[in-house]
Amino acid sequence: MKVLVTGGAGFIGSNFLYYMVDKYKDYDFVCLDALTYAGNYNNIKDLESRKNYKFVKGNITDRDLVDKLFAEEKFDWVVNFAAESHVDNSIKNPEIFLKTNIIGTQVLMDASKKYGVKRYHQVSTDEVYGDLPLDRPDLLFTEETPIHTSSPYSSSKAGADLLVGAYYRTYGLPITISRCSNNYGPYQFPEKLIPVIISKALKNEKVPVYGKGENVRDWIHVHDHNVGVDLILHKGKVGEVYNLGGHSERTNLDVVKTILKTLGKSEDLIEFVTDRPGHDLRYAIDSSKSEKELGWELSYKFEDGIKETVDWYVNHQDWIEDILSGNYKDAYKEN
Ligand code: NAD
Ligand code: TDX
Repeated sequence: MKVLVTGGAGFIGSNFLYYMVDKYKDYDFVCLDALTYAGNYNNIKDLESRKNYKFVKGNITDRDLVDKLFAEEKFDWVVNFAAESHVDNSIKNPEIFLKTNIIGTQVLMDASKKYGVKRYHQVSTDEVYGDLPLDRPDLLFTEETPIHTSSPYSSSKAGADLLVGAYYRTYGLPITISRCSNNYGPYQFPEKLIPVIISKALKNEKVPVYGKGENVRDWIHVHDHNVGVDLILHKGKVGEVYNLGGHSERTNLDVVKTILKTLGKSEDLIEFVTDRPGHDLRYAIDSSKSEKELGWELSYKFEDGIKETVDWYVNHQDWIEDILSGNYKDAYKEN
């Protein structure tokens, strides 16, 4: 079995590779990553010693490169994590989101179709469902919830999902899609809420909370997300969408206070700043389909996972500093 993993130098993809490369020693893994600002070779350099793994630097929108790679490697499975993933960036500069997230997906699916890939898996997000009101805790996103997006990021991910569905229906490409809630864990780029708060608090800098901090996210440890993707690849039904959620809804303010408490820092560090335009109020996922059909279950409770994650960042301050100084950009050349 040969598996292409795109975006493997990023947060979720790198965690996925560590999990899969060691679990399936008889499978071969190729990581394709453009090493954009969010791709950090330091995240995956420890994989170099594994015999069933190799890295290719390249862009998923580069049709010639992708075609050549598929012709050479004859992949059985493709798992597409590669994306522009930060909502705030999409508000400032939407175009790269459309290029990578939509055109990149199309390029990968064209090659998958041409070279007879047995499964194309699209890593999507709960943000394609839009948001839920704060005063209706009974409402959850199911796989049947209509697509209804808010940001250029979520719109680009929804556009990709629709295209993936179209390639299944029109060309019979054997696809699956996963839609997961907010991930946390090691190797998350310090632009997302949790690593921003930890890295700033460690330096006793003010921690920015958008608006009143009332927005709710459903937090899942990255390991549990990746176990879900593994199960979809092995047990999922072609043509289906699977939701993966953390059953851990928290307001942003709760998350920030939990981190500050874990670090032994004062809540005086909290600074309420201008809200994100179009800010989604609440995400909450119904994962019962994945639980029933795949036997997927969560292994992390948020309280334990967040403590372990805070510890990881405290013990890897050199990893954060390398990013903040820009030195991480040399990691690929050096290795
Ligand atoms: P990330 O930004 O940390 O990593 C993205 C990776 O993709 C980087 O290594 C980057 O170099 C690479 N990449 C970007 N553009 C590329 C291109 N054109 N060609 C090749 N490589 C490219 O993102 P993440 O948080 O790990 O998210 C991974 C996937 O999971 C994304 O598709 C995202 O939409 C989805 N997702 C993320 C979350 C979350 O909470 N972070 C939740 C649900 C779904
Ligand atoms: O400094 C901050 N202060 C703050 O209050 C940052 C960076 C964020 N926030 C708020 C905005 C959100 O309500 O925290 C919440 C989480 O923000 P992000 O970490 O930017 O994540 P979010 O916008 O929820 O999107 C994430 O989850 C779904 C990922 O970035 C997406 O890639 C994924 O699809």
